Amino acid sequence: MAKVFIGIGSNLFNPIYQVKLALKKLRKNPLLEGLRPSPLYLSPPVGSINQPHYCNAVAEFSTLLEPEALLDELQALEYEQGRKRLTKWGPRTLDLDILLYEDLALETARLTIPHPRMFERGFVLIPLQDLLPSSYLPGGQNIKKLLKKCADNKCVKKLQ
Ligand code: PH2
Ligand code: MG
Ligand code: MG
Repeated sequence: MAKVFIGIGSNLFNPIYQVKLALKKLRKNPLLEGLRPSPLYLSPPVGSINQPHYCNAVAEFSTLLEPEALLDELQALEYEQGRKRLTKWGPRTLDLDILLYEDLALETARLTIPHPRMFERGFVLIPLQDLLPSSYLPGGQNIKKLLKKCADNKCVKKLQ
């Protein structure tokens, strides 16, 4: 079994509802075991596009799926919740990003692991820290140290 962390984001069509629905479906998926979600956060959009605030969370689970098969599973869930791929960085009903897959480093046409921008995003690192109180990522980096360098580390508000 591989231990995986994914990032969850939504900023369209009732973002809190979308994130909670995604967590419910992930929990029910027989291919994913032992789902452990972080609290939900409200975060201002990162990037240059003017768009609504996001609801963000992180979840951990174990799976026998290989990374690309897991990506297929997550993308199917994105589409189920009405995701349309219009603009890169643009608003979305559901974004499910593989952040970490054990301590694997992978780069294919479809997938880069660890997620290339996760180390500089407060909306990823803050919920990740809730799940990893030791503050150490599987690859050895310290979340607290990474957060100090993060531009958006203070603008994230816990929702529950
Ligand atoms: N996702 C993006 C772009 N900007 N900003 C926040 N706060 N949260 C996100 O999940 C997010 C973003 C593209 O994936
Ligand atoms: Mg994505
Ligand atoms: Mg994303």
